[in-house]
Amino acid sequence: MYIAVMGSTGSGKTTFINAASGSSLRIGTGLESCTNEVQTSRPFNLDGRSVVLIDTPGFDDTTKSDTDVLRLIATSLVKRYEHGTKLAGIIYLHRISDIRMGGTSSRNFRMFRELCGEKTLKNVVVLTNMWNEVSPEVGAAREHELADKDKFFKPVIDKGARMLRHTDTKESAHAVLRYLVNMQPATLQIQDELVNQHKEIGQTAAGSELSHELKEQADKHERELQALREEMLAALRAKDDEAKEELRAEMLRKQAEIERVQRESMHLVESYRTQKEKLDAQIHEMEEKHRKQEEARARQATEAEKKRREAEEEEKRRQKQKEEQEREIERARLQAEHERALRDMQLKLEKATRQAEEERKAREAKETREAYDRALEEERRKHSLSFDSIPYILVSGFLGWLRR
Ligand SMILES: Nc1nc2c(ncn2[C@@H]2O[C@H](COP(=O)(O)OP(=O)(O)OP(=O)(O)O)[C@@H](O)[C@H]2O)c(=O)[nH]1
Ligand SMILES: [Mg+2]
Repeated sequence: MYIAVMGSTGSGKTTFINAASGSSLRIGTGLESCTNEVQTSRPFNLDGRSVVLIDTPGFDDTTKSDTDVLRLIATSLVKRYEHGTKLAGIIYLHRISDIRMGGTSSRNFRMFRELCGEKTLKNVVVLTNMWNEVSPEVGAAREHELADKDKFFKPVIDKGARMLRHTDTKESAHAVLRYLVNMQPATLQIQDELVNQHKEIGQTAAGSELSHELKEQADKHERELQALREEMLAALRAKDDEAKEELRAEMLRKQAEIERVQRESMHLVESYRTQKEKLDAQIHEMEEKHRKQEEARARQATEAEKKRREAEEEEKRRQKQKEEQEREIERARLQAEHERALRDMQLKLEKATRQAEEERKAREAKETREAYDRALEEERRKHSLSFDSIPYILVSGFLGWLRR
């Protein structure tokens, strides 16, 4: 959202912009004009909206001619308009401390009106500042007069402009801007004339006003030159050499002044075209720069995305490797467990085999013993009362002893 700040040189435009935006644009300290180019504040936030303030040089600039100032403001406004930027509002600053609204202030305001046109006056705030330089009563009386007289701000107030006060604080600046940001964006007369109606700058209302001013100046100088010529004739007739010299010098000065005014009139059209071409080139350069920056950003983003994907792949690979290792460890653990179980079983089997062997042996020994016992019993029965049985008894007794 763009808002332009206009007004006479030294009226406090840059100070207002810095207070509102927190920018540090250069502020005037002496009698010389300070801002002699159109400049913008840094974007700042106002109730969730991004606002940019446009600072402009005044028409009574001490370092630039009025044609230069008109050309600068016009080209800047036109360029913005061509790029689709409309203004939410225009602030016209006026020092309440000014004792009167003199020739330059009036001319400045006339040019301002011609730049804006009638239809955009609802988007205009006439902002008085420097209230701390006057007593409240004097300030209020001046404010009343400014708002009430046709030769001052009454005509624009009648057509929708608002008159507000600025007390040199950020809060006061924001209160003014809050009033404007809710407005339907406006197309200024100069933007409409130059862009939509394809007029030359000299044919615009502001250009005509300036040409008219310059013509008046030229006519005034011409009248003064004519008077000097008549005086010169009188001096020639009177053979007054001293007066003749003085008048010649004065006539040369006037002639130079007339030529300057004529040059300025011509310069308006010419310089607007050059300035527009210069601005076109600047904008083209800026767009090219932005495009390249954008491309570089996109390249960086692709590069970053590629790296991110690679890192992601690497992470997946590492994760897979880790899982594989864990599975390997688990497999080894199971294998070891299995082998241990096998070993245990083997041991148990060996033990059982040994035990069975021992049992088998014991059983066999027992059976052998029982077989002997039975054989002995048999023998005993056969030879129970026979004398022949004696050796057998001895043998069996011996076997019995051996078994024990
Ligand atoms: N007392 C007072 N002084 C102010 C105020 N605003 C600006 N000034 C003073 O007025 C002088 C001019 O202020 P700038 O902000 O440079 O005025 P400008 O309109 O940008 O001037 P140009 O760039 O030359 O057209 C500076 O010395 C400021 O400190 C204000 O609200 N109150
Ligand atoms: Mg300034």
